[in-house]
Amino acid sequence: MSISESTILVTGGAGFIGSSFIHSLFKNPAFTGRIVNIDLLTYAGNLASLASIADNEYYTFIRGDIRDAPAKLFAEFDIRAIVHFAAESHVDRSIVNPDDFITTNIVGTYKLLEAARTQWKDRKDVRFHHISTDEVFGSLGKEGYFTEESPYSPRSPYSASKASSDHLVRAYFHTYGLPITISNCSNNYGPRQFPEKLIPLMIENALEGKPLPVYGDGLNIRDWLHVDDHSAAVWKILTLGNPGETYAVGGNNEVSNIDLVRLVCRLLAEETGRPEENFSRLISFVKDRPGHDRRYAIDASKITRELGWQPSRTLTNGLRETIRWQLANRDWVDSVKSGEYLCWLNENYLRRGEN
Ligand code: NAD
Ligand code: TDX
Repeated sequence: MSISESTILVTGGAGFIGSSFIHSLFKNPAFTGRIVNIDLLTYAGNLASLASIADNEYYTFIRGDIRDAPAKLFAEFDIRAIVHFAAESHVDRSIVNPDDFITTNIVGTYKLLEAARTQWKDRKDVRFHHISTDEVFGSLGKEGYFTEESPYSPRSPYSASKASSDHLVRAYFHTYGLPITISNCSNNYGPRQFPEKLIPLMIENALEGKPLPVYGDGLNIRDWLHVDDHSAAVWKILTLGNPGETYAVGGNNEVSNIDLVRLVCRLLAEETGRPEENFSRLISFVKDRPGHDRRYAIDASKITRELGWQPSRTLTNGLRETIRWQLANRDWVDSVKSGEYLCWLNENYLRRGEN
């Protein structure tokens, strides 16, 4: 039986990328297996993101913490593959309080690896795919790209915790022969992203007439990838990638933060029929993020050459689609814009405002 016909354990499937991946599998005619989704439902996990598949007979949700030995899941389900998304994912939160980043991203990954090693023993027809980030490679200057060969140089508690988990995953391949793969991906955007990340935050603030906080000089560069393109890359790696391999995944969409925020303002004006100036006048330069990496950019030629993957969307089209989704799905947005989110945002914004 191939992985596409078997049970896949998705960790963190109620988060932004994990939920998109689950939706993509149920839309993929090549996938005829089952999905078990384990998610703690932290502030970033939202079952509303999975409402349309909640009753699917091939889908099971388990509220659980990857830090609590997940081995019992293997006894209950015949798990053939793990796609490990669960993590604390927001750099600014890691600067304010790194604790959960260390325990979930490092210890949680270790617990999952141990469960896989002890339950799968020496099986080779299984796969542990670890979702990682380009941030583990640190910051680029004006030139060059990250590749699978780039040296590790993490500079925030978040990226250090992800780097640590990457090393553990690779160690389980070399030491125990666990069939792992790793992807290091650039910044994702798209529907159902928690509005603390740059793009959904700017859309929300602009719609509410609140300041659009651009850190530092706004010239930091990110390489944006639509989340559906990321899901397609993960599927290629899971089904065609070789054990022990790492794949760099990027959108070929480099843009500075200030240009991106201006583009959001322009597209919002087009989509709402309001003057662009209504939004762009809200742009406000605030105190920089400590240790703010200057530039990320990915050379994704390995996954293109070996597995035939490439990103399908331009940033402008993907962004327009994302804005339309955010305008059309106010229930989802309102449900996450409550409680802890507002406390975090107010505290964070006040802190950044103090120059
Ligand atoms: P997210 O914050 O939206 O979702 C994370 C999910 O993990 C949430 O549903 C949360 O409830 C769950 N979770 C957290 N701690 C848990 C625990 N201890 N046990 C079980 N579940 C737990 O994150 P995301 O943006 O969807 O990122 C998913 C993965 O992709 C992460 O590993 C992240 O490092 C990686 N990544 C993200 C991006 C990006 O741009 N967002 C880019 C590259 C890589
Ligand atoms: O209010 C803001 N103002 C601002 O200028 C926020 C939230 C961000 N920024 C800047 C910081 C970054 O240069 O925008 C850029 C993007 O910021 P984030 O959305 O916080 O993403 P980033 O820090 O680049 O990390 C993201 O991509 C890599 C994800 O959060 C990580 O999980 C992923 O690994």
